[in-house]
Amino acid sequence: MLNEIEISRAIIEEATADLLHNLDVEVAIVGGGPSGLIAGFYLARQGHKVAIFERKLSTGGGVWGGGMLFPKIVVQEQAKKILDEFGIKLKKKKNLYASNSVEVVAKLTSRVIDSGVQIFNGISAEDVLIRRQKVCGIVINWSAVEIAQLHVDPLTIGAKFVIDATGHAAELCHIVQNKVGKLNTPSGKIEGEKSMWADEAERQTIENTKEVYPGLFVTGMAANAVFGGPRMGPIFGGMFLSGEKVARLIHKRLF
Ligand code: 48H
Repeated sequence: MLNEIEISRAIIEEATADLLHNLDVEVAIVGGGPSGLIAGFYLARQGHKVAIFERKLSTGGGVWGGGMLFPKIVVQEQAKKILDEFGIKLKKKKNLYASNSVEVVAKLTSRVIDSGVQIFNGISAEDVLIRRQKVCGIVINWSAVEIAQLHVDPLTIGAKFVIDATGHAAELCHIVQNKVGKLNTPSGKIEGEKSMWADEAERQTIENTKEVYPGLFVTGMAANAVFGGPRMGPIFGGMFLSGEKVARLIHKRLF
């Protein structure tokens, strides 16, 4: 016979155990879009303890919407190897490869979980932890609390490194800029995303993937927002390659 109390106990005990196990991680990734997922995968595959905190109930960020709701994204040759690694089907279109948005999110998420990354969905990062001019954690709350604008104090996750993978909004970088002031950008501030220029944007996304404040790295669309790169529309190679690069940069710092 099924017992509702035991159903509740199983859920609460297991969810609490996951959260307790991840109160202190090596890398906390904020944002479960393509760049955050890829960063998590390559870091976990190197044996690091990684957790992703995603505001929405679903991972995948901007992948679901494809281009103007057509459920397809494209990547360029340089990024093909990453989608191949995840077993994602690609159709060659001149110098591009098209793939199905839903397949991309499903296969990425599945492999990311299997690699050992713990994904916490429905949780938002609303602040960071800073000690001696270094970001060393994030401050989290239920997204439902944030959306309902309830006055509920947050909790904290400790991390050796934090990745801002929050997309166009570059939320963590804005928080650090507002509270600390100086970022590692040419002007010391967030430069702001520029208008669409796919070719240049894809190149710059990778170049702009770096440590923007001690302990805080930026990846994906947030990298271009912070360093003043253009947007690129529904081509995602830069997002995947940026996630791969940030994982490489942090791995070097963890050893
Ligand atoms: C928890 C948060 C918080 C927070 C945001 O937008 P994303 O898909 O980000 P990227 O950089 O991996 O990919 C960008 C791509 O999707 C895109 O927008 C492109 C290519 N645009 C080109 C163009 O021209 O427009 O994912 C970010 C994720 C989302 O799922 C958010 O819900 C989540 O981060 N998020 N999660 N706490 N404070 N802020």
